[in-house]
Amino acid sequence: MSDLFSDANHAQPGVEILDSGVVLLHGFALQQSEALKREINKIDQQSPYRQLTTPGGLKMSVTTTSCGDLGWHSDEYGYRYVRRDPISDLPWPKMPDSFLQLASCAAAKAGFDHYKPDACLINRYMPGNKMSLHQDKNELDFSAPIVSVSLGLPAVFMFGGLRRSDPVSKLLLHHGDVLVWGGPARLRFHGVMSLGQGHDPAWGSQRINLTFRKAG
Ligand code: MD3
Ligand code: FE
Repeated sequence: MSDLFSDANHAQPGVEILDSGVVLLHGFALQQSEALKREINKIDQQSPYRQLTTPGGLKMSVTTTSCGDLGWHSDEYGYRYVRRDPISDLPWPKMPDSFLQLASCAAAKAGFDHYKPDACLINRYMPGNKMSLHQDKNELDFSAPIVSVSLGLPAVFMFGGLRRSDPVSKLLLHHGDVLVWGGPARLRFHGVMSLGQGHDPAWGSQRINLTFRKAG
């Protein structure tokens, strides 16, 4: 980590340090959003969004797909990263260079150099879809940050502490915002409130979130 974190909260315009290890890059992905959309549509054609089942037998409301060497899967046997899309039994779509570039550039701006994620989860929220409070702890490397890119409709993001019972803060994420979670924030509980109704001229009635991780 660089000394960005020990600095005041306005080190660079558009860079907001929300907490130790939590950096919000306002509108960081805005200029690339049309290019991202084309890549996301290609990935969806190869490995379509699907509703995953939790080990407890509940269906997630959000639909998910992945790209990169590892993709996210859950079923009655548990949560895990897998090398092949269980629907097609083919490798996940390759991580587009533009995704890698965006993630590593965002991580560097937040003080994490040489970030090379091997997994990108793509979550699709329709109005009413949500993600309950959880930790991301199936990755092998907690020293690498998680980079998350918000596209389409705005959503209220929840972030708690290291224990489920810790108080939760809320944050409104807009189209193009990029959040970097690393170091002491990497294992914080987090979730997304039920998506409100709305319509974005370019994205329609949905929110798409790219989450980059170093999983393997
Ligand atoms: C904070 N996705 O896929 S991304 C997930 O918007 C997930 O779709 C949410 O949580 C979404 O697991 C939130 C932001 C995020 C991701 C991982 C984190 C925040 C995090 C890990 C630790 C702390
Ligand atoms: Fe998560």
